Amino acid sequence: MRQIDALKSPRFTQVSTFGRLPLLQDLHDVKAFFVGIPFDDATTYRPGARFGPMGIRQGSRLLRPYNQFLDVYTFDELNACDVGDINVIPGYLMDTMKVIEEGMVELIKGGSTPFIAGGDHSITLPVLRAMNKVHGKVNLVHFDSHYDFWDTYWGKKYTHGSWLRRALEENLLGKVVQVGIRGSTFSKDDLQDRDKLGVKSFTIRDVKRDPEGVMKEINSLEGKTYVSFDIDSVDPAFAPATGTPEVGGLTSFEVVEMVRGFKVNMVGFDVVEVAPSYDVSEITSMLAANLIYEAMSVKAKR
Ligand SMILES: [Mn+2]
Repeated sequence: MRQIDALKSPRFTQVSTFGRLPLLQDLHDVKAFFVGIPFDDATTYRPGARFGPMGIRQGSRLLRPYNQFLDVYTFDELNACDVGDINVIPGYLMDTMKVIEEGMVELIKGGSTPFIAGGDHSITLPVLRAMNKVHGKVNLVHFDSHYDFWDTYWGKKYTHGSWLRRALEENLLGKVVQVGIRGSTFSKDDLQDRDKLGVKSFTIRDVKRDPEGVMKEINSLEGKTYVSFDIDSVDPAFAPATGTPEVGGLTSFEVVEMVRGFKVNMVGFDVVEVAPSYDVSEITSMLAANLIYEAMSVKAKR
């Protein structure tokens, strides 16, 4: 009898959703929602980010309703839910990009704000296409250790390291601010490309020396702004579970504080490149879940 009662309990079905939120697909009256995009066929080194949504949901189970630093009951204020995952097609990048774009347009056209768990960083391009269809041009705040505007990898245009160049070529974006850039690059030309593309990049040195200056630049963005957070912007000591780690990065405290300090008009937020099979005691998944929670809290305050 006890087992039957457990199966009837709504709590039983909610344990695997983000923040134990209800699993809903009707977004009427929902101000913000969590969605997974479990696709990683565009990675260039370690695979595994397709399990990011699963890991981040697992890492979110200790999130509590009240955010004491932002003074908000985040989930209640947003009437938030988890809508499940987008049905990507493993092995078929171009088809999957269409599925993501169409799925995201459906989800956001009523005005709800998406909080997205990737997936590798290639998922951000179709998300930005959807953003552009619904909102017009959006600014981009891009946390990453990599520029992600390379033209091609192995002669191919669509990878997790080239999505930003494609988004700029497709004229989807307003201003772009990058935060946390470091590591070796392929060539000195990359730096010239950065200037040609008109991207404002803060390297890890810039952030460590003047974090307030970086926040000022982010918060000066006017109009609708999308935030894409590659977990590899964080130091591998705090976030080891990722596909292309770079040493000498941001701490978990620094990134949580930066997200808490956002004043931008945020129309979407993603955390990508979490690959849970390389994790240690769930530290990366828990950080990713907390970053989404903090970003949701900022949204809830507006
Ligand atoms: Mn990266």
